Amino acid sequence: MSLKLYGHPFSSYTWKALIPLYADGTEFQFRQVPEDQETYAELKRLWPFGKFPVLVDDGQVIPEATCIIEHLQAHYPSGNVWIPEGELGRRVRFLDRFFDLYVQGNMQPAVNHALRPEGKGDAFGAEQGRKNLHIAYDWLEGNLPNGGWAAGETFSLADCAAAPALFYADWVEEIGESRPKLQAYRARLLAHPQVTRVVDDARPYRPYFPLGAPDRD
Ligand SMILES: N[C@@H](CCC(=O)N[C@@H](CS)C(=O)NCC(=O)O)C(=O)O
Repeated sequence: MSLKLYGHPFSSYTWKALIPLYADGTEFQFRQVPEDQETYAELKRLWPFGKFPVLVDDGQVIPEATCIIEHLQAHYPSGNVWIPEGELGRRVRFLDRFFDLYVQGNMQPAVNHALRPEGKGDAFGAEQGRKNLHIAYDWLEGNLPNGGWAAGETFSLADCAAAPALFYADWVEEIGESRPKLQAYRARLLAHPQVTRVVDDARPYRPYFPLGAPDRD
């Protein structure tokens, strides 16, 4: 088998790469990091930052979840179109950036702060991130379609980014009843079979969530 994916079942960006791999039925070997020292060292030889997911295709190293999905679409095409052509594709790419940078990016500081040793955190950054999450939620509430997926009828790269981002962001700052459209979109994402699969596979790791995993989802 030529495809290997380094990642962790509880990692949001790993989910983003796993969802299309599962949906396409593409065969791959999962290399779980970082617990096992040898596998983690292997990952760091390939990608010295040690961040995951990283895809290795017959020796070619592809870091970054978005780039992994682009690689899958180009080299392992299926009936699924993750990034459409033209204007719709530009919308999908923009929304992919939105979910990574404005949802994940504003959720992560609170998680990082909770993980850091006493006195080494960034309480100010965590607070700013929490505030910005509400701005991101309001923007999504005003700009998401009423049904379907983020960019329309087809589940795309944007939804692969949205699923983990909104799953964990809601654990940090609840989306709440005042944003029914966004709440309903998150619920549709969690009911998608490949999203359900990654959520279920990650259940054993929930006790590791540093802010305490809520008793739902
Ligand atoms: N920009 C990267 C982010 C990858 C990332 O931050 N992954 C996290 C796990 S979700 C990670 O590797 N954390 C461990 C670390 O930073 O050492 C992507 O889109 O794939």
